[in-house]
Amino acid sequence: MSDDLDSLFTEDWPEDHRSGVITVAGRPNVGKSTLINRILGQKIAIVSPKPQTTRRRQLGILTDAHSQILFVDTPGLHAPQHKLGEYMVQVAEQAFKDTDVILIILDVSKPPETGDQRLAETVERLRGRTPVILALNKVDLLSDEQRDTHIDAHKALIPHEGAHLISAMNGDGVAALLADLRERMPLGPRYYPPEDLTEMNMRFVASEVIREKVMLNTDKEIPYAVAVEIDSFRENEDNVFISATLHVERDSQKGIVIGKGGAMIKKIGTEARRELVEMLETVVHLDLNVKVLKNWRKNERLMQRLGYRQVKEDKR
Ligand SMILES: Nc1nc2c(ncn2[C@@H]2O[C@H](COP(=O)(O)OP(=O)(O)OP(=O)(O)O)[C@@H](O)[C@H]2O)c(=O)[nH]1
Ligand SMILES: [Mg+2]
Repeated sequence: MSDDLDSLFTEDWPEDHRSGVITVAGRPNVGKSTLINRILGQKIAIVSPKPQTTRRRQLGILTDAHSQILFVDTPGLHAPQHKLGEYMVQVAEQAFKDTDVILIILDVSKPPETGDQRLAETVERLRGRTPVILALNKVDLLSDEQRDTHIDAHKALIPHEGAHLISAMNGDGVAALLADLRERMPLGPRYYPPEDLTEMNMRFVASEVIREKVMLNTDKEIPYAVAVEIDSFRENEDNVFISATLHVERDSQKGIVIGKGGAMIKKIGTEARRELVEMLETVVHLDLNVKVLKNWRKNERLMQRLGYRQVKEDKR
């Protein structure tokens, strides 16, 4: 093991070093972000029990002495209802290009639905000649009676080069999936320093942590109507000062996010701050404001202002 660790931090990598990109795609809420966090052993992507949590492409970098795998987390593929949804689906579809493997996550705890049929069509349309691996996730929720029928039905949906039963939640089957994926990576260099887990900056991470707490604490349309903008992010030796605005689409939503006597925004702030303290290992001062940015999800210009910009071609 120590051999491995030493070689991890040298500039050289072995001649048979492998590297490549794995696009992780699937319908909303199937566990894509949970799987990437588990594989990396650290939370880089926010997770919630509500669909459409991930809104952008996010990179997770897994490095060992012999390989570097770039996992691309994507928003769930769904039928979009507004411009934000269209943007999310576009981001996900774009990630099917220029990848070495497409890893499709399916929720095997449920029988396939029309959405899965549509997913199959999307994969067929976009995969080109790229190998497709299926990860049948949430196996921990599968009863013995459902087991074979659900597994067979999901496997029959999408032509694939390999399939794995996993639980991203408790880790079952993840090591075998990873070993399979690693073998499919072409020979190639290390693209990122071994200590990098992602390419996101701390401003973005902070905005996502705040958005996750909104998603976990609110219901109905609120989780989807909130965008978080970091107004300032200042660091000194032992403090970080973050000021952020939670943009909602309507006055009524503003009232809900603030809550009675400010109770809701206080709860969101406390939970976000607690997590940021752990991540940044420093004292965090967090100041949250709530503003109405009328119907921002339907307005491309406002979306761009909030960072939901047209995707560019993947860089490698
Ligand atoms: N029981 C169980 N729950 C899981 C598993 N994997 C993920 N979940 C739960 O499923 C929910 C959705 O997980 P996410 O990782 O946010 O799903 P996602 O595919 O990234 O969703 P979007 O970002 O909305 O597309 C969360 O509540 C997870 O805790 C699993 O293996 N077993
Ligand atoms: Mg996600």
